[in-house]
Amino acid sequence: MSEALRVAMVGHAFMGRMHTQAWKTAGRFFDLPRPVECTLLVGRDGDRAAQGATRLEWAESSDDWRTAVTRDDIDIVDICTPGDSHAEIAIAALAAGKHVMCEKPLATTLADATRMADAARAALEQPEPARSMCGFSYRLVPALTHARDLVGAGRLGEILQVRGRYLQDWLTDPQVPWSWRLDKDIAGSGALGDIGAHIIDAAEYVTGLRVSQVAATVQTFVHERPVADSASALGRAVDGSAPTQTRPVTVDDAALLLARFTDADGRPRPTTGNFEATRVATGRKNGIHLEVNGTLGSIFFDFEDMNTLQFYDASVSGTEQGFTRILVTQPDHPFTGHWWPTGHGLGYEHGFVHQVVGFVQAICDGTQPRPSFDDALHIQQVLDAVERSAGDDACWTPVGPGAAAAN
Ligand code: SOE
Repeated sequence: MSEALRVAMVGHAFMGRMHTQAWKTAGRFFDLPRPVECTLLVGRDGDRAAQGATRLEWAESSDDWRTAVTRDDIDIVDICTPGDSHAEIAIAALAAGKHVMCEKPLATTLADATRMADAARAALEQPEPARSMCGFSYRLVPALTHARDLVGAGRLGEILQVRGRYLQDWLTDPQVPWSWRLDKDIAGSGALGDIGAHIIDAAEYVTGLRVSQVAATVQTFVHERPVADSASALGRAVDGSAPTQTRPVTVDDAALLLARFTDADGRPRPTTGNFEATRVATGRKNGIHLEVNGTLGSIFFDFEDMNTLQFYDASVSGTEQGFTRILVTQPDHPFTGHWWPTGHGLGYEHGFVHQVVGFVQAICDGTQPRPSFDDALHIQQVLDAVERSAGDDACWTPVGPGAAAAN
């Protein structure tokens, strides 16, 4: 058995728990070229990091991410922190020769994302190249990889339209307390970067196209929220009084955009796209909807029915045409042969396991894990373009007699 890859994970909240699940599970279901060890868990609060290490079964804990970067017995740094710390940690870790996995979006600003991608390219030139990838894990849901394979095999023909939505509703209630995802300095943007980045990446991954131009708008519906310690989860203090403190929301609740595309070589394509990311779509819990329409067929995916893919094959006879509901659990579908018998299904965590598998395989093969920091930089460029477009009201045309009156 070759020497283990020792992992240090920075951040141990929702994403830290999910990544732990992936690091612990990957070797149980996939033949990894080298085993992985959960060596060091890092959290800002030393006591809570120690509790997290015990609960999540990490060998050690620290309250300083620099420990992960300086220790010789750490091979991989896995960044599961809010976006405002991604650049500092990733750039230092890469310079120290550590392989880096970083949660999405890559950074809170285009400038930081550019610095990170530059550092990732420089790290490949080191005597021992350090590899890096960004955590757009939804690509690795079997149904979306299968959709990509169908497009790649020409089963949809020429891609005409792309329709992507990422719909959540956890912020519909104005009494939901403030959290870091609502602060521009910490998160970079709201629904746009948090979940819009996912659906844009998934659409580009499935179609092989790249967003090249956008026309966009963003909307914030709730401009301040109660501070959690002054309000219960329902936004009322334990004595029923209104929250004593609030904090401003400085990001979008929803982002909507039209997109134009190029192919992977930068050649403009006639394909049209529209995307939406929202955290106030009441009733939608994690509704990731991707529809791709081509000259020969279409696919439709809904994460809330994540083990299926709808496929419309326009080449079959008219009497047989209709969207087929493919159950993406056959052993020859992507990844599924490593898991359960057909029909048993996978869940949210399995995309993260596939992410770890791809990262470890790339590190051991000496290849570039995908999505790379350059892939993630492109997504950051799209986010930046959306915010610039949304900041320019020129994209709106008033409806009314104005135009007629002017003639
Ligand atoms: C937002 O609520 C969120 O937690 C995203 O930050 C994750 O990336 C996504 O996988 C689930 O929803």
